[in-house]
Amino acid sequence: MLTLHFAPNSRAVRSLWLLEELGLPYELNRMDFHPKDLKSDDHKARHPLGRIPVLEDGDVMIYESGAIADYILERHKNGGLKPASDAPNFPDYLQWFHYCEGMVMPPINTIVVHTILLPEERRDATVLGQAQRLLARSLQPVEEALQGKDYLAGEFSAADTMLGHSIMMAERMGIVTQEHPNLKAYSARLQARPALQKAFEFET
Ligand SMILES: N[C@@H](CCC(=O)N[C@@H](CS)C(=O)NCC(=O)O)C(=O)O
Repeated sequence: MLTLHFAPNSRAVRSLWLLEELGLPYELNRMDFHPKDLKSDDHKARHPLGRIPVLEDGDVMIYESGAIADYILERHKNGGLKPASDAPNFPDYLQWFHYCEGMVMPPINTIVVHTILLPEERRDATVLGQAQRLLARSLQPVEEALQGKDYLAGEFSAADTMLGHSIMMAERMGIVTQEHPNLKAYSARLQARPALQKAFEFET
């Protein structure tokens, strides 16, 4: 049985969403998004930095949301959510899957640090502004790529559970606006998916 170590309002929802899309059975270890759980000895034995998501599969323990997605798709079920390497949409799939943690999440992390995590006196408006502008620039190619397409690789894929989640985060941060009609429509399309709605039930 797969066990997903999870906390609400985090990237861990990506893994939960993927498991729901694939209809795979799983157990959820739902922790609080709080050092008492994430930095506990139990959880640090799973992830040395005390982060989530972590997936446990028998004697396998694996972290990094992208690695977890690939592990599930390769070892458990593909479900049509990862194109074959010779499929025409494979390069798009691969690029947008990795664009998430590679390009979009770094400025999102900085925004979270300078709006939520740091005490107010240590937040830096210049750093925050730079990150907001970088995020807006990073989203522009995604806005363009979605022109005439419902999903990043054409059909819904695991790339959407990765980058799509970041797009929804950026929307909540006010960076995705009416100037991004394709991203807005894409976000609404993702949120209409029953598997994501099911995953969001564990967020509250
Ligand atoms: N690149 C990692 C990032 C993991 C990560 O930083 N997760 C955050 C939640 S979104 C976390 O566990 N934060 C808790 C902490 O920093 O203490 C991934 O994609 O899984």
